[in-house]
Amino acid sequence: MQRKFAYFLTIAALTLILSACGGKDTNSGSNAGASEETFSQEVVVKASNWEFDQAEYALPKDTPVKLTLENLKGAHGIEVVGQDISIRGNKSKVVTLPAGTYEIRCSIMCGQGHAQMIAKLVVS
Ligand SMILES: [Cu+2]
Repeated sequence: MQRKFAYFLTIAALTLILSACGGKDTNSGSNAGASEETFSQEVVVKASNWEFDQAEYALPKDTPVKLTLENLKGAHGIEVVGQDISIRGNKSKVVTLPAGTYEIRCSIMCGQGHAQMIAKLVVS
């Protein structure tokens, strides 16, 4: 009985800690998750139907960068081809990439223009 109660307390405490972390995000809330990580700069990719706001995004090499996806219109995701990086919806991820040119594309089947949603990530 007592052990069960202790278990319940642990779960309750964990839940509190986790929700406290989430609540600490002072940004609009659209990019929860990566706010506690360190990064040198933020690169925002804005997606609409059916394009990204830039053809190329420049990132510094070997440096943690907060990559943020903003869906202006529609529901899109981005994935960095050949890398284990995927962001879906209005979220962020801190990424560190070696120098190179990467292709990013929409990772959510979003409609007729989905296949055209391709941009470059130039890391140097
Ligand atoms: Cu798509």
